[in-house]
Amino acid sequence: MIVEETAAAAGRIAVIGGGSLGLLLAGRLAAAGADVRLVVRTGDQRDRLRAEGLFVETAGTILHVRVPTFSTVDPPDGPVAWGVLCVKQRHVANAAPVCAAWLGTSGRLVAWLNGLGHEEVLARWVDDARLYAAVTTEGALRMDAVRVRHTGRGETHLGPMNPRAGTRPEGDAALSALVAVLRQAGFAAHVTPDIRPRVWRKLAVNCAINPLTALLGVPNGALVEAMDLHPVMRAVVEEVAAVAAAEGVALGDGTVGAAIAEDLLAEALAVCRKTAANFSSMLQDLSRGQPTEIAHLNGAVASRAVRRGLAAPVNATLARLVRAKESLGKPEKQFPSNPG
Ligand code: KPL
Repeated sequence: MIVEETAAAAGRIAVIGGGSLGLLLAGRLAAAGADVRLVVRTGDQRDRLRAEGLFVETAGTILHVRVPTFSTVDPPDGPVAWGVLCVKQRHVANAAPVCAAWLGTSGRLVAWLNGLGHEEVLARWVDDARLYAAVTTEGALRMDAVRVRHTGRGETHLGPMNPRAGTRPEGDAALSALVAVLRQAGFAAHVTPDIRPRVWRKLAVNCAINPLTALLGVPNGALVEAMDLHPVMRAVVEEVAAVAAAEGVALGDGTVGAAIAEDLLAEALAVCRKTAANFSSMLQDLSRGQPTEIAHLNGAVASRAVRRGLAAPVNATLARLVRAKESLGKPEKQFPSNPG
């Protein structure tokens, strides 16, 4: 299909979220000819994007694009075919009605979020058949309100949030059209029949990396060097796999226990190696004095374990430690100069 036809088949896309991933997707999709709207939380960011445009830096090349930009309180300029939700978990409750307003009665929504918890909130606003999830390993860093750097190329998988028996996403023309325009924008995007194992595997990796890097104040690569942490990481992912299995999601070949834990630990360590110099999102949140996503990562695993009659003590402990760190504040607040 030629470029214009691919973009037209996908229809209008509203990217909701002005963080790193939202800016990256909006910028590259718009540059690829898609009909994009960008919806950001603050009027300040909207005004800067309107005045200056959006800059996307990939491997030293800078794309400068103009994307019609709105704030979450602005009325939508007509319904869209797709909403692409890229916000932090703590903003989901406020973003959900905004998504519903942009989607109208027939638009579909794909959530590109880390962790668990948003599914229930979104399901109150958008019916199940129109809800999709994406799992991505693309790397992006927001430089400021109008600039984003594409820090690493990855793979993106998209599928229905709650796949139903008997339906095949390969036959979902709207999803295929979105995947085609994402590919046209340079993303390695794929339709997947069951996104849930990927969601839980990403969760396991985040649960193993994020709290440890946040508590220790180290970049991701440090976890590879510190062998003492590997049994802790293995215990974290083993608990995540057990809760996933209890929720009907097999993360490996159906086995729970040592084999799947080794496999997930290897994946987490591979992510640490690939992103060795990066600071995890949780460490970045803590260092900015912002709430972390811990309740949607290790905290969610611990509470779902309880609901299923399981124990997830390592995840529960890490969640408590991160919450304590959040409430104690930034390190400089904890270590003023010694008296005397
Ligand atoms: O997704 C991440 C995050 O920081 O939230 C990881 C995988 C840890 C990469 O930094």
